[in-house]
Amino acid sequence: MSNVVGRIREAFRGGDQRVDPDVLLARLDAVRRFLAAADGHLPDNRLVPAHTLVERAGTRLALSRDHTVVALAGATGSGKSSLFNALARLDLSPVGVRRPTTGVAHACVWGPQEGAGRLLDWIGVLPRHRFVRESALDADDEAALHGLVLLDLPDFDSVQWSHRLEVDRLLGLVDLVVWVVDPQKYADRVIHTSYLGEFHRHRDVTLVVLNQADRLPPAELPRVLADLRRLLDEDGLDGVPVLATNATDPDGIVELRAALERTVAERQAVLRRLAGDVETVVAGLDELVGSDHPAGGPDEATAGELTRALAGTAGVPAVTEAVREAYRHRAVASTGWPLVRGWRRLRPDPLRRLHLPGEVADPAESLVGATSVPDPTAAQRSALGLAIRAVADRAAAELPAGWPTAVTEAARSRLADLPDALDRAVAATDLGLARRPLWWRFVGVGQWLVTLAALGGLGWLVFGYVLRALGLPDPEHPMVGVVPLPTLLLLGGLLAGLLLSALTRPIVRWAAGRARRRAEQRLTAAVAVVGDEYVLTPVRAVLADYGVAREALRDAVRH
Ligand SMILES: Nc1nc2c(ncn2[C@@H]2O[C@H](COP(=O)(O)OP(=O)(O)OP(=O)(O)O)[C@@H](O)[C@H]2O)c(=O)[nH]1
Ligand SMILES: [Mg+2]
Repeated sequence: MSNVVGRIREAFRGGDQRVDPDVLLARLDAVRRFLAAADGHLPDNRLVPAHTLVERAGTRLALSRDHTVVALAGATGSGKSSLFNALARLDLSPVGVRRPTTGVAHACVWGPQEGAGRLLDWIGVLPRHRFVRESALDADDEAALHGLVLLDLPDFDSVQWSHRLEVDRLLGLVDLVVWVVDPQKYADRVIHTSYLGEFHRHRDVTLVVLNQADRLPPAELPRVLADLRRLLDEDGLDGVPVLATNATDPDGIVELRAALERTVAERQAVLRRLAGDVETVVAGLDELVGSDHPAGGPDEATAGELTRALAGTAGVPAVTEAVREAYRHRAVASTGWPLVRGWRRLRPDPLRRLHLPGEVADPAESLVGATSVPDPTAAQRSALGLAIRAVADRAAAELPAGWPTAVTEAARSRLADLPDALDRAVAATDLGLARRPLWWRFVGVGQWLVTLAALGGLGWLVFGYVLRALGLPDPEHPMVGVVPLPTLLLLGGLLAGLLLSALTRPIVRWAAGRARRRAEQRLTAAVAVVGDEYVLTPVRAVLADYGVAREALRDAVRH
């Protein structure tokens, strides 16, 4: 007997590899963090297995760590129910000749019921199919199996579709699976491809029994077992224990019983099962995270392109051109020849036409909110679309499948709000025209002085002319050289006015250009802030989530 247990211990590859509950919980938490970061970015169907795992593991661990749920699974007629009854030493699950016999799962609980009821509620075994293996008579005999919840499943290769669904559901919930095969069907493809092969990450909680071994000539048994072992190795289940059983003879299940006793005593199956689940889920998610560090975000050149495109959409060129014109308009109105100034003031201010707050004549107008900056042209719109696309493409260049779409969506997520935000940003920008430069005043005063001189000279000359016309003595005009003073004042004033205007014009043109560039810088900066908030920030958020998801998945892999 000790020899048997020794062989089983040997056979359980993972027997000595204990799963630390804290490590498992940390790995589950890592999967949870992955989901929190990836949710909303990746297609839901890719995340379903991880969600299922987190939910299932949480419930399973909360329900009962004292019980080990073992399922007998296999093809119809392999002898699952017979083994179930043999292990329970009672006829609990009907064994029949008509196939398939077992349609719904039956359960037998060894030991105290506490916790097992809720566990079976969760697993979904109907109360009328639950049995208890606890009696005063044989309590000691069965003590070694205390904590075992054995399930007899329907056949997984069933002609009844509902049986298959039920088996698939239950296989996702149990802690350990005993695959029951028989000498006739042990090599069936469906068993290996659809089921056993799928469990290669659950080797530590997988056991294979060749039942009905008594139906083989004794000499044949080792050959069949070797063949079964070869097939299991091909399934990726190398190292999984393979036992021969005979459900019709109590001695024929000794090894199986010993294996189950050991499993129950270790209380590791539930942890190993969930560790295998984490492994499977993480492997499925592997292609959704890359090995490289995620890029920090769109590079400066791309961000610059975006700002330029946004500036075009926001009408920055139109506003800056209006700033230049307005500067010239206002400068001329302040520094021009006084007569020209009045005429200048009659013309509309180029900036007021844009209805920018602070630039409108009537403050009530600014309450309307929207400016009259021209709407973007189709070309500007498409340039913006391309720039946003470029931001997304460059940011997502190194990201693995699924994420580039998320980045593109993030980049476009606030597209509808952009026009208003840009308009507000343009409206709120100080264009630098509020204060009149000091030199305008000096020149303005100078223009007035020379004009007054010219008018004084003119008045003086007119006065002399009137005196002469009335026959009154014309007073002597003081002379400056050969030119009388009034004439000098008139001509000199006019000439000085013209000269001042001529000298001022290039300065105004240069200063208007400077005002335009200053306004352009300020508007570009304001537009860049909008681009950052409405396009780059959402993109960076996805990249940050990607980084978190990637780290979380790495933590979930770590042992
Ligand atoms: N000789 C022999 N017959 C067995 C053994 N195990 C089961 N049988 C017989 O095989 C037939 C099928 O057994 P079941 O236990 O009903 O098989 P099952 O796997 O539960 O079948 P389904 O419920 O239809 O999935 C019955 O007639 C059993 O008596 C065994 O180890 N040796
Ligand atoms: Mg059955």
